Amino acid sequence: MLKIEAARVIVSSPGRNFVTLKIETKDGVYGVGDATLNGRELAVASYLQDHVIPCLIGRDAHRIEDIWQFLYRGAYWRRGPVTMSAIAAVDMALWDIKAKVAGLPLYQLLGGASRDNVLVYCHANGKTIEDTLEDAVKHKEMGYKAIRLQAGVPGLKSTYGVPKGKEAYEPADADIPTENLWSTEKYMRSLPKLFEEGRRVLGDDVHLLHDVHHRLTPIEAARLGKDLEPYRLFWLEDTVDDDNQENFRIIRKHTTTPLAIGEIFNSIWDCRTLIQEQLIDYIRATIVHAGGITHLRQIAHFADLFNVKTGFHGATDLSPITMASALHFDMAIHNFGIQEHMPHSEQMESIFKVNYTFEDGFMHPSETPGHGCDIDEKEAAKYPYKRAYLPVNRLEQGGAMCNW
Ligand code: GCO
Ligand code: MG
Repeated sequence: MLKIEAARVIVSSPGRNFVTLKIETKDGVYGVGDATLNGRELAVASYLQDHVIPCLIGRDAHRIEDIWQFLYRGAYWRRGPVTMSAIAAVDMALWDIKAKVAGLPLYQLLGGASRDNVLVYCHANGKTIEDTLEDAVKHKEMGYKAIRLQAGVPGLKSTYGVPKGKEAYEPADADIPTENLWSTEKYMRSLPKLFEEGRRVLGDDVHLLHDVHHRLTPIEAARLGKDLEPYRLFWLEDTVDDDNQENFRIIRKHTTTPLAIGEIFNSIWDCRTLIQEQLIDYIRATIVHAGGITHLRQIAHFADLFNVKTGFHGATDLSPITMASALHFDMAIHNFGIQEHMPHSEQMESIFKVNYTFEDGFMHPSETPGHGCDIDEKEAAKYPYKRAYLPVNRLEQGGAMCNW
């Protein structure tokens, strides 16, 4: 028995908010887990602090599955991003502890390496097609083999996913959400040009990806998938919203462009139909938002039966602890597809000590025992929580709210 003696939540904002759970055992071994839910951080912090931690003290840290079931079934109120991120944080921390006790890098406990390293994709963004492709060329020169292209839409002032200033990405930068205006017609007209130019400038040997951020209807998504077919995308992400899995039947009927979805899923029940009916090609549910390693294993193994591969979310609002854990998972599972990689800032990495590496388009998890990411609590305390939101989206014509 490896008794859990203490646990605490650490909220820190080195450029953006992160929620971290640290679990300590009687033997002095500790583990850390990520509990960050962008824009709703304190809800998960309270869920852990007020409702989970009191129930963890005294339990056996080795009983990962049992603790998962205790938190999932025992709460009566199941699923949802807050619950599942809290469970994920506990789960990540416990796997970290188990691997440290075993003296092995986490992927060894998950079955060992199925591959030599982990293919990652990066982001290339810009206000215009030229800016985006300039950024993409830079990333290609850095060794990236897969690049996500996002560009501003001509005629729209600002769009989520397109940087406002010089920074690499649009951050959660407002204490009350700002608003963008959206036009599907303008977007649908401009996007194929980005990929036509992209293929011309970048060549055929680089994987190209794109994220639609749930902004279309199924029939619009079908049209877009068809229009992009000549450019052979690696995937088209989040075309429509996830509330109705059957939406994908319509899209699938019309296009062979590979489809990815799942970064906002938190349970296997959010993607069961999508996977079982082979309506998607990549599942993006992540360790931090979908119940941790324990539940993600269930999703990945289920997906494998239906030729669906993984492509985990890896934006910078997921802390380096999630990135570290994801890389171990990616190494071990058979049906790995690709991993998103947005490098964290130096400031962030002064708090979260990472040991993973990037070389020539591929990443490798830490070889130290555990998942290999630790938090410097003293440094973390220097950056107090700051309320921050991503922008919202309204239709240019009429002003109704729409997906961002
Ligand atoms: C991605 C995502 C991000 C999310 C962000 C939300 O594919 O990386 O869509 O851009 O919007 O992580 O918190
Ligand atoms: Mg996305």
